[in-house]
Amino acid sequence: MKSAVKFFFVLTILLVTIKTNAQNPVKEIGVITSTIVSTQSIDITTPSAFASVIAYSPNIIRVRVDKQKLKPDFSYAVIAPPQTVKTTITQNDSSIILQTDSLKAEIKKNPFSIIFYNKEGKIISQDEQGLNISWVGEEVSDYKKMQDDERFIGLGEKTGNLDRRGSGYTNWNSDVPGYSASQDPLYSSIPFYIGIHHNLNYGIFLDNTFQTDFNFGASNDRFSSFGARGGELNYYFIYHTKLSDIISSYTSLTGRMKMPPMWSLGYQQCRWSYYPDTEVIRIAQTMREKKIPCDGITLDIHYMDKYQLFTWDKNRFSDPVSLTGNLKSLGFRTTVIVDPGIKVAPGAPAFERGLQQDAYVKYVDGKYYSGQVWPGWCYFTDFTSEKGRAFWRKEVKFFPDNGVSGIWNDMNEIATWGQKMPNNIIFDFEGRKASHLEARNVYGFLMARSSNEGYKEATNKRPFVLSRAGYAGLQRYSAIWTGDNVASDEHMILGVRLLNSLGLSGVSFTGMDVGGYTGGSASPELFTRWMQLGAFFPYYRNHKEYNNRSSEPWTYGEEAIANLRPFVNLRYKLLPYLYAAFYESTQDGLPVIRSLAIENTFDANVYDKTYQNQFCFGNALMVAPVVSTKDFAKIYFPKSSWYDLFNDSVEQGGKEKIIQLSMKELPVYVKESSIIPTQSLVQSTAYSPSDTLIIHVYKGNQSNNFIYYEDDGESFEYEKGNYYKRNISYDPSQKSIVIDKPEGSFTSKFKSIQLVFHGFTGVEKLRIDDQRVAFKRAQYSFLTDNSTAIAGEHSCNVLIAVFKNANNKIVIKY
Ligand code: NBV
Repeated sequence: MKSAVKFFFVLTILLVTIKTNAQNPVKEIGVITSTIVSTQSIDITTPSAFASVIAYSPNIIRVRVDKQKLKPDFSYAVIAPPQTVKTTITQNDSSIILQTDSLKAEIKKNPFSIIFYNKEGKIISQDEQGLNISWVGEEVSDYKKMQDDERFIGLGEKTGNLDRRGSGYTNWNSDVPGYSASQDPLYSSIPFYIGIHHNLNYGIFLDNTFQTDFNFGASNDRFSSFGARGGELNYYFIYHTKLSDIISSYTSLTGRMKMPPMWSLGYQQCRWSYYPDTEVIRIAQTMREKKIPCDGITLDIHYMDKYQLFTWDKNRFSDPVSLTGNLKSLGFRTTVIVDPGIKVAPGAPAFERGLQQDAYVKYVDGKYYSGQVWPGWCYFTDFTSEKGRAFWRKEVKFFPDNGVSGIWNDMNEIATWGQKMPNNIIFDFEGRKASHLEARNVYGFLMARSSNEGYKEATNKRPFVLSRAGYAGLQRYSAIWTGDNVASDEHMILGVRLLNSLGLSGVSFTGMDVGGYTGGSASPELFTRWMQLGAFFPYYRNHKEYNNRSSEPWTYGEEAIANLRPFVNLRYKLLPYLYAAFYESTQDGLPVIRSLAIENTFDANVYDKTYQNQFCFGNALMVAPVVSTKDFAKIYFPKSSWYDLFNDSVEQGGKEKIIQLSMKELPVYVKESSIIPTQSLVQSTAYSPSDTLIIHVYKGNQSNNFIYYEDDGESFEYEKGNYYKRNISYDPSQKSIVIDKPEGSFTSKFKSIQLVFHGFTGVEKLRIDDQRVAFKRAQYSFLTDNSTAIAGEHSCNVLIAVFKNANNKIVIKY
């Protein structure tokens, strides 16, 4: 009897346990059972997980959690090791406190959950009680309490609004031709976002290459969450008072871009595909005849022999070296497309070398994976292995050997016909081995890296690499474009949000297919607007699909040319300013095109759907994109005063305004106190501008400074100090403009400086280094020829002084 009771008791417990387990497919992280404290980190165990919380820098706390013991650290994205950080770690029965000079993490023990505070003790972010961290199968998620009025921005190449609140997103690199304006996911994955609430902002970077999912209050009002379909929950929590510093910290972790080759900042003409060689030359010559400045022609897949990598179609391109040489003498660089799939072609030299070098990805049983793309059945280089990358680096030499300057990496999500890569393919992952599930999102990034390194090895010149797919950290190797967009107003404006979001996520060198890639033809008005706007994209390329109209600017008619040409010209005049903006990206990771949220984070208007597309190009210029169908636009002017770039009329900040539009102008404004260096018009960066640097200064109440930067535009000599860098400052309280002594061993190409004063109406005398200098009142126009400028019409009333670009400090007093 006794044993029967015992039996039933045990049975009941067993059944209850089975039932509970069956009812709870969600595995919670649970209670902290042990801790090991080190100088600036703490290792934690719970019944279901192992975790580690590390002070990574004074402003970054890293959290790692896994169901198994944490593996040795590994990341393709993060290149910065943890800093030595002054950290205090204390604990009591209920929590552990890890504190740096600017950030505090309170880790609750029952159950494990984290609250982040700033040093004033304000809660920046906290796990949502009851949800915290959990697993469903292999998928791990962290649920954060949704703060009142919390906004979410960033997350890389994502459709949707600037403020992502109310939406959910997935990172799974996908080939999405003609994607819709709300489609997700697109081509690249950057699992980094910025949260904003109560005058606080923070960044979260989830460094995990599996499919990752973000929920910013989509279908719920309780939490925001992030998670991954496999691997560790491995995130970096970044806190600064200024949003720009969050981007700098994020890019200090994942790296910053290097100086791009100067030619890549010029206008680029592309289509699928220009051939044969005579047609390519005709396009280049027509650019010159029509006086549309241009620096590059891009060749799509038809340059190859039956789409086989590292070949030329000799019927269409009989002498590629001569072609690229001729283009160069016309001031054009050549960029060519390259896909990851190499045709299975026994006997073909590159294919055979790949086999010999064990460069291709294989199934779990060791057989090669083959997928169909342009050339037919292909093998794919394993860019996650050093063997694969070394193979690619050597093969890529083919391009510079043929005079090609840019490598455009397409289809690297990986895209194959059928779009379904099997998951049981094994990637090397630097010897760690990973399935397709873990490797997919980082594949394109590593292809771009290999192209970059191969070009650099072969030439010791700056590579220009463009990639469609990517992962966090891509900015170290490549520019990115937003793939197969549609020729519509909606896509033009969406594209701006994509570029802004990429910029918030550490990627500076970005572009979209100007004019729209697919979906028919843009109207001449839309094309004009897109070309005008494109002058303010970091990468400025016009591209059109196969079987569609040709899309060179002259194909849209004389009126379109007349209205868009001044903006291509403006792009070239602004090159000294743009080059300095790129230099800034190399230094602090701040993007070239900047969402207004960077400077005006807590101003609700910048997130308003009417204004969310406005952006700054560098620090001084604000651009308001406008659709082609409207005659009026509503513009928001954030704090500070703004000058109309074209006539210097001034708008006060904090105001909205309806303006009348003209096809001749895109609304562009200059922030007060700005300093903008420009040069004379050239038709290509290969040609020298006049030897006068034109520095525009806009009167304002704030003091301001600008780091002017020059180098040879193509080599890595700047890394050895061969650059020319000069601080230019404007101080209204001293009534001065000071151009500091230049740093570096490079000689500026400008022998004199023309200072153009905007808004300085009452100035009577000007002194340079205590010497009185002459100045003249004049009309200055950014759009038309100055000699014909008419007051008020695309022209500004300015004061102009010209003086020698002396190598000493130059003090200008007005
Ligand atoms: O190489 C052809 C196209 C290219 O023009 C486009 O820019 C890429 O995004 N490429 C896609 C392949 C198209 C497959 C249908």
